[in-house]
Amino acid sequence: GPGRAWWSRAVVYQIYPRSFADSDGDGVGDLRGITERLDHLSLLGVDVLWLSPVYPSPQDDNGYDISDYQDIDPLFGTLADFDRLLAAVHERGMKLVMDLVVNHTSDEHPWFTASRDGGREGDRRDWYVWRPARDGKEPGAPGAEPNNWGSFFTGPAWTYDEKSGEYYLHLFSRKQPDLNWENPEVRQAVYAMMRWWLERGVDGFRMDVVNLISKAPGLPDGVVPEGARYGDGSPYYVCGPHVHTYLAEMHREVFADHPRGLLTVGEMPGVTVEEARLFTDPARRELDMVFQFEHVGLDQGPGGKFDVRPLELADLKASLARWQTGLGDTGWNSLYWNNHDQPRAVSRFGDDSPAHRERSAKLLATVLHLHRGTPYVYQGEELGMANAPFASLDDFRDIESLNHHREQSALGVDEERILSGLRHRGRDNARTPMQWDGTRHAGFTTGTPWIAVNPDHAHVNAEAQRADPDSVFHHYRRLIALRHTEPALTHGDFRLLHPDHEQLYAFTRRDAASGTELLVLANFGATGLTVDLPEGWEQSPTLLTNVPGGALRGAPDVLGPWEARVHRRT
Ligand code: TEU
Repeated sequence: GPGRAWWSRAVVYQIYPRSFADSDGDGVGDLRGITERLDHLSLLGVDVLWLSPVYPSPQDDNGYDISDYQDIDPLFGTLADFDRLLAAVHERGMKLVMDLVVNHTSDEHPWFTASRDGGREGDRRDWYVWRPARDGKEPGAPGAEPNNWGSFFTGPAWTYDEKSGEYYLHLFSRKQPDLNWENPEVRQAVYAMMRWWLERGVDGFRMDVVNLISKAPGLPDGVVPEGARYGDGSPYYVCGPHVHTYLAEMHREVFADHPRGLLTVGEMPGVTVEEARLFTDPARRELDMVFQFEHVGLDQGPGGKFDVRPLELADLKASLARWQTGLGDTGWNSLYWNNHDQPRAVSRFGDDSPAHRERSAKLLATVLHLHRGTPYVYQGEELGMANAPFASLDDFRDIESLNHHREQSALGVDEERILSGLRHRGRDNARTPMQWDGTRHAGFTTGTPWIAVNPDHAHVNAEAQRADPDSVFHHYRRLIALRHTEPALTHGDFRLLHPDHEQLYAFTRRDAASGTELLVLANFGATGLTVDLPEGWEQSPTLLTNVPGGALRGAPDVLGPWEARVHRRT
């Protein structure tokens, strides 16, 4: 079962290569830069590195628009640089997982140019999703799109091709046309490419929006939410009719009986816990684990991702606890607070003010890493890196933010209001360069960084934290080490305590086999908190704390601002 798989004791570290380390001074991170920084990751103790895309790409969506699946973008280096990085990762006993982006390609991928330019009857036409204009509408005219779906990056999900007089589907940008997974040739081409990377030595894949690959027949119009311009197509492409068949087929064709220990994780916006159980049930042989999005949607209002609303702690606990239970007996959870698409964890779920940044970053780490599942650390999270102080629109780079701004401005929305949404939720918050030291550009580059370094690198940086045993970095190091050694952490049952409490996040993990039990207490707030300890915990030693010298002080106990502790009893 999944409890025995190697990845149930593993921690994954996500690298966003563009922003990790620049070895050649062009202002963009690269593969050699990563190789030079592997000591940082060995010291942290992570088991697996996941690289966001490094393939040739027009970089419309920072590499999530791929024009060649079997090479490296010169921006990041060469295949030889890749092989050296992979060898160096393996030498250190770590594994390397690639990003697999196969819901869509770039519009500059030869598959797409052949599909488009070969015309309606061309050989590759059916590799993408082409449709004529809506009945009775003039092709190319406003509102003539085949259906009313909106794209994730604003605007319609369809772009008109003059030459053939048809539209192609793109759930993301117009430079990211969706592949037609119903075509078996497409699927076989993808599997062959995946086998090529496995033969090269990679240890698995993080699969981009892989629950969106199967679209419902007929591509029906979606319901148009109040005040919106486009229909919500998600019921017709989230976990569509053939997605399980395709992933089971992929498993047979690519992963079955592979001699190395591999990791497969599907990124799945909109996935339910019931669906996730099917995807990750080992008996079904689909995926090892999925990324779900429920907990990163709780602070979002009805107006979409830039409509910020306060998070209720009770909602967060209820959501994560439901996933813990839902994938308790069957399946497996991925655990994350942030990634390259999300704001920084400490700014969103913690408190990034000078008084509380470090302690709340450690609290978040403690809570997440004590859950059952495989934790993912996003680069810089282990330093408690915070959101960026973006001053004006010029500071943003992300296509999603820029498109959103253009659309909202055209609708006459107040500039400050738009910028406020982008500052809270924009993906560029996670994409400012990794903060290696306190020098100019944080040791990320000797050139001009492609996006500004956060000025707080003067005091928030890896060099300073490696030298300080009480740093956020060393707290992460201790949590990762604990995952390797504590069976209750890997296998133990999860039980939420005080579910309705608005400031206390408390739970136990109990390993029936060894009788070991862990108690996690976390104060999500800047004021002290009196806690009634559950019975029998009064004498239990503290295993880990984010307050130097912090320990049980008797029952009832008091937790200081953003204090988190783990107790252990056998
Ligand atoms: O993201 C898919 C996804 O659903 C989101 O995280 C998305 O970025 C967000 O909802 C937009 O509001 C994946 C990648 O992680 C992301 O970087 C890519 O832009 C996207 O797919 C397209 O490949």
